[in-house]
Amino acid sequence: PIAIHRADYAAPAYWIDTVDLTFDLDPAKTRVLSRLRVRRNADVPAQPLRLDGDELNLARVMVNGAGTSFKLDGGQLVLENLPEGTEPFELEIFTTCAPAKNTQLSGLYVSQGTFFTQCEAEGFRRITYFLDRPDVMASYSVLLRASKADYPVLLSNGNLVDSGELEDGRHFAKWVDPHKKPSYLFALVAGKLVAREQKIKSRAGREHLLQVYVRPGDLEKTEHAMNSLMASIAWDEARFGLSLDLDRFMIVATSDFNMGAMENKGLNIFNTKYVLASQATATDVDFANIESVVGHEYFHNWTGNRVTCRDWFQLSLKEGLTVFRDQEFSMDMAGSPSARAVKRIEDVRVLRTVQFPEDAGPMAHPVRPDSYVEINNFYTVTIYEKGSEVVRMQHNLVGRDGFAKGLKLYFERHDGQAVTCDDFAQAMADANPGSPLAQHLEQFKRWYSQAGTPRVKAVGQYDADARRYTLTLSQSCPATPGQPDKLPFVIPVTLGLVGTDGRALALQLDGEAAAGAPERTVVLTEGEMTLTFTGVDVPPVPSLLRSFSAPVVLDCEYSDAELLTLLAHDSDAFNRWEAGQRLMLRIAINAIADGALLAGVNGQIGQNLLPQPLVQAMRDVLRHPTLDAAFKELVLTLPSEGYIAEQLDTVDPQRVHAVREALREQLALALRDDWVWAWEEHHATGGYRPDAVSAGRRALAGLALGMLCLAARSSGDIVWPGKTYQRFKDAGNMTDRFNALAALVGSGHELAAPALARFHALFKDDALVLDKWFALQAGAPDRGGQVLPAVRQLMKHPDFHIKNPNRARSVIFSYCNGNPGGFHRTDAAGYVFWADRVLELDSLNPQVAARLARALDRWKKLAEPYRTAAHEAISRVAAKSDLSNDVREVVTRALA
Ligand code: B3K
Ligand code: ZN
Repeated sequence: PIAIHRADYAAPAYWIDTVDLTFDLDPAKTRVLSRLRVRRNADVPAQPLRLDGDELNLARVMVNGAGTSFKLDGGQLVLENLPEGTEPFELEIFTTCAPAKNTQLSGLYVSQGTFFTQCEAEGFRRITYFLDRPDVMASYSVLLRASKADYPVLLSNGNLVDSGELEDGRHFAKWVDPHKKPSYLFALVAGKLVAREQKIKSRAGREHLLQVYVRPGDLEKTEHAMNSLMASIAWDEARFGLSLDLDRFMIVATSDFNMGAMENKGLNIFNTKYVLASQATATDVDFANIESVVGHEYFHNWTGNRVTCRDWFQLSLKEGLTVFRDQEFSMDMAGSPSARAVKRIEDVRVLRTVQFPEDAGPMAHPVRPDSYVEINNFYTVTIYEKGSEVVRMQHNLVGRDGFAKGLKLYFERHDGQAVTCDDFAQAMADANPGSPLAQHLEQFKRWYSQAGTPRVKAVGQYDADARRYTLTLSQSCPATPGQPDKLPFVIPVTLGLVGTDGRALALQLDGEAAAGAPERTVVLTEGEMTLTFTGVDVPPVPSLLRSFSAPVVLDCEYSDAELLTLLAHDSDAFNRWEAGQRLMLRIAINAIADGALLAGVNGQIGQNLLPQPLVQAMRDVLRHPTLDAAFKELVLTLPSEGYIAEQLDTVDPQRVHAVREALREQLALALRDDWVWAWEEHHATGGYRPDAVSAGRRALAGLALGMLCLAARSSGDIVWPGKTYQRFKDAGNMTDRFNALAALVGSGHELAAPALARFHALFKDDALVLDKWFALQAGAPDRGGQVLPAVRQLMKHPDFHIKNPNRARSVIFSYCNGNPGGFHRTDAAGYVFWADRVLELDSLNPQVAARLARALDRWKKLAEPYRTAAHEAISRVAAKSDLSNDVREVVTRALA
């Protein structure tokens, strides 16, 4: 496989102005006639036209109505004898493809009898020969023809301009997209679908038709998606003045989809997981995810579609920005400042548990990568979530209004263009002259070019006599593959000082006339900077990186007492949560390092690990009269095994698992009465609404139930498992029902088995609920190695289908990625299973296989015997000669 380099970018040798596609849809053999208006790009030297193609059967090529000579070269269709000059010519290409055989789910494929497309990043070339690159933008018209009985609904991008009957029970529909677009935004859908419809009038007075298409029977589960779409449209108008530019906006759901959803112009295609919801079948998390993904895809209509990427190295231009927008949307929808903070904590938790490891591992890459082998491998948490943080820092450096101005300028300059990350940052800076972003723009852009997670070290010193506090901040960044040395970043550090008595101190820097607000943002641009605060009457505790103002690791040697102060008093909710996490992390890390602790044959930890002051602090949060339930649930949840492992140089996953399980059980027992209180106070019966406040209450009640079942496990109590089973049976919504089920499974109680059986019987016809059923079992805490045999058994279940990505993820990924204690076995059987599944999936669906291949990214950190066993498993995958480029790239990097 050949690497593609950003530095090699060249403008296309030809432009394609219009695309006329005619499809005769047939699952076994679909015929595609493509009529293109093509012209030479006068700015580049004359050369043959090379059109991308993949797994196509070519029947005919014509130029200006006459046959022409052509070559096929490594999948590309090469045309050399084209008309001279720069006048447009008509190119007609007739091909066929086999959608029913397309298990990769890229290009045109069939899912449950319905045709769908997925073209990003390079799927359009699996439909027809084309200049399949995002900087070639064309006007599309699409004629669809198919059997009317089998495919009554025929959809494509834009507006329906004609439809009617044909001979032999066939019918047609013609769609014209009024906007130019790159090929990756093309879409078609054909099948038996029904739609929820909504007419809306925008602020600007324009009328739009909104439709959510699903399979018959799922219609009543589309209300939340439709509401989310309407909210997204209103939000983008209100916050950024961006209106919907189409008469019709469609969302279509499919159960076979490689990822979450796709922002095709006017015809978004979604994984059912992010569309279908009812209180009986979807959890609060599902409801929130639907809102956020519907928002995300809708927001792409401007950030991605109106202004798109020049090349795929610029992917974060649209993805980082659009994630930032969907995060802000969710925060604005959640409402209160504390609900915003909860969302921020959740987002940062994802960043730190998934992106930080990526940035420290073999797949580390800059937000704007320099090279790739398979672009699909670069739809990563770095491009998306770190990319969003890079946009968020710009937002914070120019302010909320400044950011809106910057976005406005970006669209004024680049609407209808395919541009780069530089263009975005430039518009932000130009709209905000004098801002720290404008002052440090070139240096700021290192966030786009340097991989790795920077570390900020903070050292404070208090001088009581002088009433001065000096804080020294320094930065560094570890080497990453291909980038041994890093230059300093521009790091905004939002900070405050909290008195040991809990007061927020007014901030006055040396040389300033008067004390100012208790919070400010300083910008670290050098390797090191020192701040001197004056008029500090009490020893302060620094509260740094508030709201996680930059995607960095903060090293600060807090004492336990200082962290307890922040946990009890910090006015910044994020740092309050963070202080609790640091305290628990510290205990976990010390216990992991303490060899003497490992007692008993099962590696059980007998000794009490939780100091009384921490137990009391946790109790104080749990019982706090004014804090939100959602926030309490976050504080009382231990850092994950993956996050703990990342803090260690060498990882023994079984030890991490044993210590975390011991901590969880001890927290369950130490706060037993408080968990009872939390359950009694927060569980509810009756009406269900998926809003942030009631969802937070359900989350806390669910955590309490889990803890009470865990406590029951060691105390022999049968009351709480019994109550939990009752709750499982009686629950009026999926959140409560699933939390009860998870509490039984998570505590390993014998009632788990009948509950699981009952759950399956209740929901056997609902694929998304069955996914939860599979995932819960594959992700269950391992007690004596029972999970892997259970996973093997699940794969033999009649409802298991490896070709369906959601189902494969629910079993295989939940085990390999989501269950470190079950996966990292001393007998290497987990890794053997992993290698077998990567190979099995690779022959069906390389994109999904390559995601699974990432499960052993961090193998070099593992202790023995895991490390050697993991290396063997990866090497076995790499030894296969006919691997996809996708998996080949991942394992090659892992072994490098
Ligand atoms: N842009 C798509 C992702 C496409 C992934 C291709 N492998 C969804 C999104 O980010 O909105
Ligand atoms: Zn996106």
